[in-house]
Amino acid sequence: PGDVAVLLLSGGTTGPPKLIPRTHDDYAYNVRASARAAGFDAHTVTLVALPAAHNFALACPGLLGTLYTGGTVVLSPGPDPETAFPLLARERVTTVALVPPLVLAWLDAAELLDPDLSSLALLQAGGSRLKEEAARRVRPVLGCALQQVYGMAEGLLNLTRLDDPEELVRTTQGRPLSEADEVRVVTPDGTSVPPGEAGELWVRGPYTLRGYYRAEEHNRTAFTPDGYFRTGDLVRTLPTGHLVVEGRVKDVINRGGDKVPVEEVENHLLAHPAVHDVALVGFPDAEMGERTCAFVVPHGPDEPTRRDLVAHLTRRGVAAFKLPDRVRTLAVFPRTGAGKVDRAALARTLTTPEESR
Ligand code: OOB
Repeated sequence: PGDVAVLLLSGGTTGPPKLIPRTHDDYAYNVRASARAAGFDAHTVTLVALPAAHNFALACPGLLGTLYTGGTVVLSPGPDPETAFPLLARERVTTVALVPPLVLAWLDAAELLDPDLSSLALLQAGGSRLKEEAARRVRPVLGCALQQVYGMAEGLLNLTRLDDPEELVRTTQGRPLSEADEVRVVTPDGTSVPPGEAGELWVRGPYTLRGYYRAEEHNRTAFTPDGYFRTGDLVRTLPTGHLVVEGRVKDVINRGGDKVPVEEVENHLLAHPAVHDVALVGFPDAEMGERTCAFVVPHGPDEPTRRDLVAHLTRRGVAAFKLPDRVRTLAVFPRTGAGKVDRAALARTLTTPEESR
């Protein structure tokens, strides 16, 4: 039971991926306990719309959790609404796991197409932070319950519970799966922050890895001497034990010594009516070390200019050093295999010769 059952890939959007050894006992626990938290049983019909080898779609509870409880798995050839909606109606699907950009796409398409989603009982959303506005639309538009899932291939899984108050389901990323999960929220020097304040999440627990596969050197910094995994996620905890993910600890662009908080600027930009999605990315600069580029997916045909966005940010009181040095519009973002915005690929487009003029 303690042998390696599966090697997962770390989900980092920067740096090369690393292998995560998950053992039979830890992974079986992960599957069993998350199937319970998602209310899976023999009547469950799961649409696997995300890549099936990703931890979320595979085991949280996903494909393995459905088979474990005796339910039915339907593999979708793709996650887009045009593919998934007919399949969902035909197979009477009861549950699906999606990343937030797909939740948005499903919500928009459902309003437009009015598909038959009457069998759908539960939508799990995870992989990146789901905006509260999107969370609020799930029940009225898709007619199903929402479960937020904050997980990582390294182990720790947090879920909102099916009987949690709506407010917690909309605004938090859930609480740990196991009573035995030890979570600490700490400052950079490792002291615990006061309850409710944001800090880096460290975790140790029954299904969280103790070391990446054949990566001794990386493991020396990825873990504390007493075995906590440094997630790199910035979180705060509520008195209920629920976590709110505020961003990444290292999601800061160092612009000539000024630290530009990526999520904060992105959230301000998202509030602009012409902005559908945004990613703020750093690029190398001889003078400043790094400068910032806001990649924008516009809402409609009107592309917001840098001037528009800077005026918008300034009106909101955003400091001058946080204003994007460049703005580029794209029809869609490049994504990693797991469906996250591929920030490294965006950054690469800024360092090609024609761009660095
Ligand atoms: C899932 O796993 P990975 O390994 O691809 O990525 C993990 C990272 C987390 O450390 C966190 O930074 C981010 O993705 N993340 C979330 C989130 N879920 C994951 N950030 C905010 N809100 C969430 N709900 O992404 C993953 C694994 C199992 C289940 C669900 C997601």
